[in-house]
Amino acid sequence: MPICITDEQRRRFDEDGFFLMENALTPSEVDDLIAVTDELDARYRREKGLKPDEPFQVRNVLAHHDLFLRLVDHPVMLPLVVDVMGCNIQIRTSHMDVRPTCPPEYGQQVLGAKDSFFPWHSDGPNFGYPITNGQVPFVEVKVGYYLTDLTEHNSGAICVVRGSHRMSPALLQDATYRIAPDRIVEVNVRPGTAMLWRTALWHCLTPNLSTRTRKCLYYGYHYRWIRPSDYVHQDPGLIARCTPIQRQLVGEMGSGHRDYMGEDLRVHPVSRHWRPEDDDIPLKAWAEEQAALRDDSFHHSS
Ligand SMILES: O=C(O)CCC(=O)C(=O)O
Repeated sequence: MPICITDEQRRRFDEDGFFLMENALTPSEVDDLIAVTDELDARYRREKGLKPDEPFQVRNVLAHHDLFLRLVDHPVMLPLVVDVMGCNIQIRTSHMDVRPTCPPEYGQQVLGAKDSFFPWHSDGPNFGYPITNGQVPFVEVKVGYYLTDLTEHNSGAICVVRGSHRMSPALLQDATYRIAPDRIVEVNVRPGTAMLWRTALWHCLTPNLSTRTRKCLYYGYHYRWIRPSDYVHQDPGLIARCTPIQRQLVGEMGSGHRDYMGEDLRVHPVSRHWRPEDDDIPLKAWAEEQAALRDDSFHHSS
C-alpha cells in the first residue's frame, strides 16, 4: 500500500500543526547518516576552528553528501509532504544540526525566553511573511529527522507550541504573553523518528543537559514560486546526479530544460515556476500514480 496521510495525521497537522512518524528512517539509514554527520562536523569544526562543545549547523546540507541529497525524496516522508502541499514544490532549506552537551546554566533559563540560548520563533524571511487574517499563511513545511535519542527531558529536543500556526505572530513579540504550558510539546523521540511540521509553529529548544550530542536534519519544502533561502541554483555536478524528481526538488526543471521562460521570451515570457509544464514537475505524474495505486489497494482490500 503506498504511503498516504491518514485522517488522524491530517487532523493533527491542521489542528496541532505537526505529527510524528516513528521509524521513518531504518536503523541502518540512521547509522549511515550519523557517520556522514560526524565526518562533516569534524571536518568543518577543524576548518573553522570551532570548539567541540559549540553547536554547529550546516545549511544546504543536501549539497554536502549524496546521502543527504537522497533525503529530499525519502520514500516515507515525501508522500506525506506532497499530501499536505501538492506537487509544485521545492526545497527551501536543508540543514544539519549538531548540539553537544550545553553549559549547565542553560538549565536555569526560562524555556524559549527572549534572553535564553534559543528563543521561541517561527520560521520566515526577514520582515516576515505577509500576515493574512492575523495568521502566517501556509507556505512551508519542514521534515525533521532525529538521528540520536531525544527521549529524555532536556536532551536538546525541539519544543513546539501546539496550534501556534493559527496564533498571531505579534504575540511572539509581546513580552507579557504567557504560552499555556499544556500547549508546549517537547518532542522526545527515538532515533529514526521524523516530524512533519508547519514552520509557522512557534518552536524553541530544550537545553541539551544529557551526555549525548544531539544530531538531527531538517528539510524545508515550499512552493516553487517562492525563492529558496539556501541557494539560487545548486551546483551543476549535483544537478547532473539528480533523478528528475530530485531535480525538481532542488529547484530546477524536472525536464532538465534551462529555458525557464517559455517559447516567446520577448513578447510573452512565462515563468515555469508559476506555470509549470507537466515534465517540469515530475512529482505531478508521481502523485497521480500514487493516487491510482492507493485506489487499487483500497478496492482490493474492500
Ligand atoms: O535545532 C532544532 O531542532 C530547531 C531548528 C530550528 O529552529 C528550525 O529548524 O527552524
